Amino acid sequence: MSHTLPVLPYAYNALEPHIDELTMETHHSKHHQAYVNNLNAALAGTGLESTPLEELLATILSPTSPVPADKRTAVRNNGGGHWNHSLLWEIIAPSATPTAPSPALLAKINEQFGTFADFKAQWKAASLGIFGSGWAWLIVQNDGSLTISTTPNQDNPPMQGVQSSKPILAMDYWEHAYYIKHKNLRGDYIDASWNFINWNVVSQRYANAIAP
Ligand code: MN3
Repeated sequence: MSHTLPVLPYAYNALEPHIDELTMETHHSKHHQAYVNNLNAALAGTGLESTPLEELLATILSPTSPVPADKRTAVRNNGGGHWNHSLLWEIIAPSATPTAPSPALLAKINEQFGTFADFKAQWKAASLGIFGSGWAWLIVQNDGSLTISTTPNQDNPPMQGVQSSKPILAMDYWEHAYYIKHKNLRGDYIDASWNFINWNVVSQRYANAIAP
């Protein structure tokens, strides 16, 4: 079965005023759809059409990847794009329903970063440090600790050997994610992003990631 675009659980205007409707519609129905289409095109005829995407991404940077060598760049970019955006849509929420980290996640954030405000400052610094297009991640390490990391383009933690369940928060810093509203001001978009993160989902991902 080929890969498909996930249906959003909210309307394109639900993230207003922090993400505008046109950005959401273009991002989901054009950009994400293109990643899905290009991924399916790259996998067509390889016998890997039904292989779980996480499996393909986990080895896509390795010479042992089952993906034919001439298809690997396309699968890296478009498979990464499909995986990253599928997570992004899950961990954002309508601005009208603000959420907060669970007590367990907040305690871990405070333990590691100082305060929630310190965490947000470190996230912002890391995100501003991405040169060009890329993503920021909050990852649960195998020892249960939290780390902030970034990747260029559509690369992601699963490509770097991180289990796909371990990234619990992701944010897209390609200009297509914010340029219509925020223009070149990535910092403004980062500040606005705290209004639409679905901490219920992030907290559940944290609980799952540390579960024995
Ligand atoms: Mn994007």
